[in-house]
Amino acid sequence: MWSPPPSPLQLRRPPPPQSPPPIPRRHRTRLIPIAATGGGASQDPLTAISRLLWGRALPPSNLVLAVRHGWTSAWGLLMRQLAPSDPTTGAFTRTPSRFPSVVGSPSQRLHLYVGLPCPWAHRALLARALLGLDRQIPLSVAVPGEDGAWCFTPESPDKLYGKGKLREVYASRSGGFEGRASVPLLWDAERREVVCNESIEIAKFFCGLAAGDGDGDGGDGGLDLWPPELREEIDQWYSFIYPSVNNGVYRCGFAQSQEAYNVAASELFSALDRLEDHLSGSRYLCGDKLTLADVCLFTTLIRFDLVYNSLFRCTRRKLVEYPSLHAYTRDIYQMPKVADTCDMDAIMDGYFGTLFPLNPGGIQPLVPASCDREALLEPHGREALSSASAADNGSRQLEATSASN
Ligand SMILES: N[C@@H](CCC(=O)N[C@@H](CS)C(=O)NCC(=O)O)C(=O)O
Repeated sequence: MWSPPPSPLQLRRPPPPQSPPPIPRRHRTRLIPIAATGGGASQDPLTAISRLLWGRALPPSNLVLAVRHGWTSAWGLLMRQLAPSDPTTGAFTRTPSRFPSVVGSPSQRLHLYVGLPCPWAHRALLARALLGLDRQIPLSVAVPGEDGAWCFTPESPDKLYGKGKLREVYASRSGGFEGRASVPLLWDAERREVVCNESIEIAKFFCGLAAGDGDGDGGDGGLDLWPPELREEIDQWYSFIYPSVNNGVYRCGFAQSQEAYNVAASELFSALDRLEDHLSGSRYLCGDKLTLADVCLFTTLIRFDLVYNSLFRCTRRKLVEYPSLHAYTRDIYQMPKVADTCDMDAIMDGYFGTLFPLNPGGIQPLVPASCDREALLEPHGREALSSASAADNGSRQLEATSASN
């Protein structure tokens, strides 16, 4: 049989340690439990008991089956808590936002609450940055607590009220609050009321503010992400990418049956194929101009190889394997202010550390090389897709954004 030549690494490797001498037969029963508990001090009680009961052999198969059943039931219970699903199909069913649209005219004292791992909150954060609303809309960043609820820390405080948990902010509205205390939350500090907690609606509302609607003084980003002439097209793209991609990755990760996962994964990857095809001939989703549709797609794509590919089992392809989609993601990442809204460490911590039922051991994998900052700053070459006048217009828009940076 052919065996490969030893690699330089193998050559340098020290010889394996000598195995300990066999225990004489007459000492075995007495010595094994002592050896198994490592002298008694370093082993947890369950391991110690199991070693006493069946030594180093595998546990009896009935016990394995019982533990497996118990573990799966506990997983199902935790998953239902984390992500409600259709009881008959096991498909993830997202809970609708409690304040899905902006009603009436909010005051000018607005405050935005986000969490950096969250793709939905990232939409609001990115729209705020691109539209130049940073001064007009102050920001507090919540972090995931041990129990998964959004909370504040001395390093990342609630700048408005100094509360400990986001739920307390929600609950301080006059009607109180029951339900999911989610991010993003746009809060009216004057009326002590939720303005909206649905990301796309918050982003649209920001576009209105930046365009000078309402009493505010507009933004200084110079971009119009929601131009009237493209609204229909933006909405069409949105209704395509929301179920298949934005929520699609969650439908894969939170599926509670194989069938539900298969459906979600196949829809996700057919949608990515279609987007790859479209973006190979168009700089952005709606042509030469960056719009809200791109903001919404970007916040999912930037997380794709980092967390969705492994943790949510979106495994058919990595983003880096789609040349146009990957270049498109880099194009947006390299726009002024965008990279500052992408906190890769917070995303890793948030997903791998907080979604306990998906990663009970809490171990974080290595960051894929394609998600390193240097890789995301590689030239994208997509300027060539913009028509000359639009490229000129786009760079003027971006200059305006950088000037306000
Ligand atoms: N449809 C909402 C979804 C927001 C959402 O699900 N946010 C998650 C974080 S990624 C959250 O805060 N979850 C807390 C919870 O549901 O208790 C939006 O687009 O704003």
